[in-house]
Amino acid sequence: MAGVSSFRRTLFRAARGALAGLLAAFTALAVAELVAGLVRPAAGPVTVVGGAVIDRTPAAVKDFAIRTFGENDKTVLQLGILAILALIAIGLGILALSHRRIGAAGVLLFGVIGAAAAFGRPDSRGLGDVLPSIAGAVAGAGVLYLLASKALPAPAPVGEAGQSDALSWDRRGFLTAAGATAAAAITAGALGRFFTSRQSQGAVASREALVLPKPSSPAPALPAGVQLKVPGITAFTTPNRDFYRVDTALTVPKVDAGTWRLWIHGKGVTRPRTYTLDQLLARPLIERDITLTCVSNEVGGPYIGNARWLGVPLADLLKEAGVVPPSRGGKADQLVARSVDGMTLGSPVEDVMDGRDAMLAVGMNGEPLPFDHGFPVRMLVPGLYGYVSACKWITDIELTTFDAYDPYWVKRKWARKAPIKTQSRIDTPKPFARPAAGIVTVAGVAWAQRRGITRVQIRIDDGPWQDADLAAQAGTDTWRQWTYRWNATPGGHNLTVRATDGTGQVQTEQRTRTIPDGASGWHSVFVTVS
Ligand SMILES: Nc1nc2c(c(=O)[nH]1)N[C@H]1C(S)=C(S)[C@@H](COP(=O)(O)O)O[C@H]1N2
Ligand SMILES: [Mo]
Repeated sequence: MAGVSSFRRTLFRAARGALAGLLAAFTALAVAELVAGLVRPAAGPVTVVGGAVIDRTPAAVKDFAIRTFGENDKTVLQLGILAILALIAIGLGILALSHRRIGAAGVLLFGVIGAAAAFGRPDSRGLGDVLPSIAGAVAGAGVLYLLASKALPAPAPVGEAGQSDALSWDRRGFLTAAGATAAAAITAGALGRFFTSRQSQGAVASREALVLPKPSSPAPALPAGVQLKVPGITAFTTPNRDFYRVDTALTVPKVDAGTWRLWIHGKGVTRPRTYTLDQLLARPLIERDITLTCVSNEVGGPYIGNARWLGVPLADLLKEAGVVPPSRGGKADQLVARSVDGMTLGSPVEDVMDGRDAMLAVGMNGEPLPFDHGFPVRMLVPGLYGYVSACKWITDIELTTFDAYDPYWVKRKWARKAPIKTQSRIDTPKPFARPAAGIVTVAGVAWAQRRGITRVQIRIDDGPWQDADLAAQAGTDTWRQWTYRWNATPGGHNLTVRATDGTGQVQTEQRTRTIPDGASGWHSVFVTVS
């Protein structure tokens, strides 16, 4: 029996250590949250460490994360960070029972890691950003030091040696201290949340108050029949709430439209200028239907959407600033857009100024941009993948050269230039569907922004390519729907689609990965007809 009770004693002791460690970590995070709420919400430790992890994740792993977790990839990352922190906290807590100073020092070390992560983020504002991590770590270290001392047996009075059984430690003292710590940490965390939400309230109010002006150049009316009436086909216009979201932001920037500024400057800019939102809104606005696509979209993937955007023609702003495209002797061939969270995206100046509807968008499907999609202003360049054109929360445009500067994704092995590849996708039937024999409606979308879609073909198994029926084409910058009436026979069948763009180029069969400049290859779907 002696063995069992000593085992239980060890277990109780370890549990006390674990609890002390977890409470220390919880306190550290809560205090950091509170300080971040006062200084800058984006400088909270989980956000900065997560951001640092994202910045350093190899392109292949990032691709895997997007593929596997989709738009939940950030939640998975944050939960992962919290789980690792919890494990380390338990370890440090148990260690602190025998080595109080070392345990507390371990917590401090995490503050240093958080501070370093904050300092190294592209949007770092310097020393203020390290405060949350440092303050949290100091509080956490203090809590661990205190709780560890209370979790130990009181020193045995002289003459009563050997009495240190599981009950001789000051149980009430430990539990009181643990309870008080938890209460204080919860209060600190709640206050932090409160301050954070108060900071974003200004931005929310500025968005609600924003009345979008009428475009001086409205979108051409959509031809009848751009939207096929086929169950299961993608909507021609993607509602804002369904529009895909791809970015590195762990906390979505909440920018106050009233204090927002855009600076245009750099090589060949003879008249650098800063704009307010009101100044942009006072200019002639264009409204266009444009399909936006992510370079990380796999063949058949979901990272594509089409919206009606309202914005300021970007080429006009550049001309006013004195910018001349390279083809007419301009010095800058790359336009680098920078967002409030430090993201940088580079587009060819030539493309932006070649007459296409490149814009600084303020409206999306009739409302101000949602925060997720870049409020108050984002850039859009039809025909280019999002990572080389579609800067959300934009605040700075710098004219430079491709030789002089590599933006965020290019530093991470993605291509400097990335025009959108011709692609097509089968939306219905779904993979592994079991339609009944007879007429089955196959339908989907195809896109080749700037070039348009002139033909879509379907192949059943290894049969000949058959023309699909095309829906009306809204414009060359939007996707186009198509449908094919298939006389399905029982058994397993493979359906494959390919598109031809407006230049006559047939979508290539050659499969490539998304890295470095977008996936190519044909989409196919396997179904079993019953
Ligand atoms: N500030 C910022 N802008 C950004 C990104 C980002 O990570 N940060 N991602 C880009 C990428 S890769 C794409 S595909 C589009 C996606 O825009 P959406 O989220 O509105 O669909 O935004 C682009 N703009
Ligand atoms: Mo993207």
